[in-house]
Amino acid sequence: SATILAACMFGSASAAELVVGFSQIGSESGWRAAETTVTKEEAKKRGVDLKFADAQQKQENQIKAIRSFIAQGVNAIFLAPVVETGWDAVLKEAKESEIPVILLDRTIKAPEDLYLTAVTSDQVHEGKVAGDWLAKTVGDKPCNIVELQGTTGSSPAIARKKGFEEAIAGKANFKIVRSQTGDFTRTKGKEVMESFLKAENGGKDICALYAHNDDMAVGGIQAIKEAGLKPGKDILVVSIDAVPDIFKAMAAGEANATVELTPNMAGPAFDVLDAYLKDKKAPAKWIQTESKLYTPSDDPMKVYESKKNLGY
Ligand code: GZL
Repeated sequence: SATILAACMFGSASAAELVVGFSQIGSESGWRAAETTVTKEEAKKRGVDLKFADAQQKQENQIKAIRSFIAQGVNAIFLAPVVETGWDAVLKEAKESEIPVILLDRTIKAPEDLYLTAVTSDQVHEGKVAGDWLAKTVGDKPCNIVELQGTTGSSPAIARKKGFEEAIAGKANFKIVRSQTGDFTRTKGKEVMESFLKAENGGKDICALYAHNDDMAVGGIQAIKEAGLKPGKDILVVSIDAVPDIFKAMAAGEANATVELTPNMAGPAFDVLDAYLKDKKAPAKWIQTESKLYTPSDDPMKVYESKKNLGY
């Protein structure tokens, strides 16, 4: 009919609907899965047509996805960048197509005019909170630490290492004796922790495990138990993300502290995008989300119950 023809010609309803391409890193951790769930929910709530692409933690897949979003002529691109570098060329293409890019949960090393803003937590602070907790808990006893780093070259891995080292700087009794990437996954975290245990007298010389995310900590806890030691007691366990399973481990006395990272980076990102599309005023370069320390005194099973249905 004439109405439908007019709608098709002038795209009446769809004109109001924003189309946003989201290049997601993958599903390497519970936190990442929750971020995907929350982002899709936020888009639905706002009537945004979200084009979703999972890169299986490969940068080349993210670059391909961004090029595809540009070809589709999306209104904006959300990018959770797996690593800090290698984005200039593809972000220049987005800029040439006048498609604003917003970074979610990780940052990049690139000219700031190549992205509108970054919505992330303060990852140096997260590492510092973890290190301060350990320093306070251990006091001046000798403490050999093993560290499971996040994905090599990613902003959280670089920042969380820096923050933790700041916290123990100048304290001669603390020493990071082993440090290696577990790529933010449980499997790799367990594998690397097994090698740490073997290398450190079966784990008897290890005082604490610092993992850049809870998933690697959960893998490490498994390895510590299989080595016949008590995680949370023989080896203290501190990590970041505050996913449900770390609270289960805490309730079982197998984990000691985690630093909360909200999976909702998309809410603030959509708000910034709306404002920008209305008045074309550039927002702040960094929208910072909050972090919070949790320990077993925070009723871990209650926290677990409150988080377990949030898409982790
Ligand atoms: C941090 C985020 C990290 C999470 C991990 O903002 O990029 O990536 O801490 C995830 O669980 O893999």
